[in-house]
Amino acid sequence: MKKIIITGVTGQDGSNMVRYLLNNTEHIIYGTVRRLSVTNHENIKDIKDERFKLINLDITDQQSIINNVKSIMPDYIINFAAQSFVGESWNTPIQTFTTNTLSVMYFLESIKEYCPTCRFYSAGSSEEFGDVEYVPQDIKHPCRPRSPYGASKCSARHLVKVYRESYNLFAIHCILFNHEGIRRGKEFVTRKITSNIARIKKEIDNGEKVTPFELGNIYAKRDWSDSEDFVEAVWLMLNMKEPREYVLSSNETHTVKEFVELSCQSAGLKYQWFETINELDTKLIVNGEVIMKISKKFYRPAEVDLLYGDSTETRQILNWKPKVSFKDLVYKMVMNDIKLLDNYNPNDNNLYNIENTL
Ligand code: G4F
Repeated sequence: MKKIIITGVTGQDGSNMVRYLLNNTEHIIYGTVRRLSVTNHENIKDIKDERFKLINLDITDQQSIINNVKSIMPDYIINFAAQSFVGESWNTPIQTFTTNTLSVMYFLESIKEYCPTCRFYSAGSSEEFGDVEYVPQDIKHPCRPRSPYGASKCSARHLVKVYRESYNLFAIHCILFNHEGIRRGKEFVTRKITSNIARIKKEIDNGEKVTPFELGNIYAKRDWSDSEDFVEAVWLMLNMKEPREYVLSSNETHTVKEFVELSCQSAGLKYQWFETINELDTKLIVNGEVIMKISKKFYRPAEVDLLYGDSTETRQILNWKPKVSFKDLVYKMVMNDIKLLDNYNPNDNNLYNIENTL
């Protein structure tokens, strides 16, 4: 039985990784949370297993990492915690670097000093490719970030390489293209779309007034996969003989506009686009009513226009491939958001015991 520290367990990927490991291994999992006066355990509230323990660990505090690494002596550290919202990284560039880059250095230093056989996973991002030079993008594509977030992930990647090569650590950095699912935060475009389409579907079905929602650049292209598929691949790479860099992607690209269209189709809404030469005029119409408008507010200072991954090599090395298609992913998210509206309970409160709370 091994000991695994997973950061970011209240987020999408961390919570999916916990589920995957509880279902497929015998290991003990230490999920890290930051000490907050209000907890947000929505994504893990249904996990009831003695092998899953929550611990206080602040990834921006080196001492907090040292204390936990020394006392647990983990076999694996899977670092999913991040300031993961690209749009926010222009407002909080320093916090983005502290959370996404310095924390990686703290973990690598702690592993080197106290636990050198521990295997470390660093979550990279296709935002590292940024202003892309070619399609589809594979591991050889250069770092050309367009946001403080992208730059923070490039720096983390370089640090992982340096520590791997200098100290012979089993440290891997995997570049993840966009990955979504039912536990995705609503600030990301996919869940923003599916939760609004679900709400609008209910409003229409109930004969209520429809309140439109707003989006930014719907012509941006992304390579979207299911987070639940990716966590399986991450576990496989952590158990390979040698550490290296990887790319995970669906090997397809779609516009945000296509995601909106598939969401409407999944909810059974018949839509029409209103478009002029000015993309800010674009509107989405259902039953003669506007359900979505464009707002400049959601445009970014610098956009990554096209992400389209090539994970052929990773698939061969790991003998892995994703199970969920783009269409099935959208359908699953829309259906989940419709179901959540049916089952909404404002008094739903789930609290965990935290192991190392004083
Ligand atoms: O959903 P997004 O915010 O994701 P983004 O920026 O691609 O980043 C995600 O994927 C990365 C991997 O490539 C991760 F590293 C990162 O942590 C995160 O998970 O935006 C997707 C696209 C962008 O082009 C954005 O400009 O959607 C466009 N968009 C259009 N309207 C919008 C909106 N994005 C958001 N969040 N909200 C909008 O209203």
